[in-house]
Amino acid sequence: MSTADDIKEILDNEELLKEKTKMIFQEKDIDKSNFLDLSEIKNLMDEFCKEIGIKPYSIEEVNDTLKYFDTNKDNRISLQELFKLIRQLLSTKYLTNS
Ligand SMILES: [Ca+2]
Repeated sequence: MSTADDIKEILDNEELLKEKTKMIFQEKDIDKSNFLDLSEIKNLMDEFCKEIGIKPYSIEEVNDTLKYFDTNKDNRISLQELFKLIRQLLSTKYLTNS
């Protein structure tokens, strides 16, 4: 999952994107709470920045991102909320790759 074509395929296919999100969610939910908290989201985004070769986001920026995608305002990210975040990250990655 690194070429622009692979990313485009995932972005165009809701089912694939859901699967991918689920995999990431399970991997990042270190304490198995069924939610991703700020440090888990920071970890996810650090990895993402490294992958596309940009400077990691500050904890404040990650917190803003969390707040933006935290639609039910419980300060943590559910699988449904992560879905939108992953779509956005993959779109960014696609634009950087192509
Ligand atoms: Ca939430």
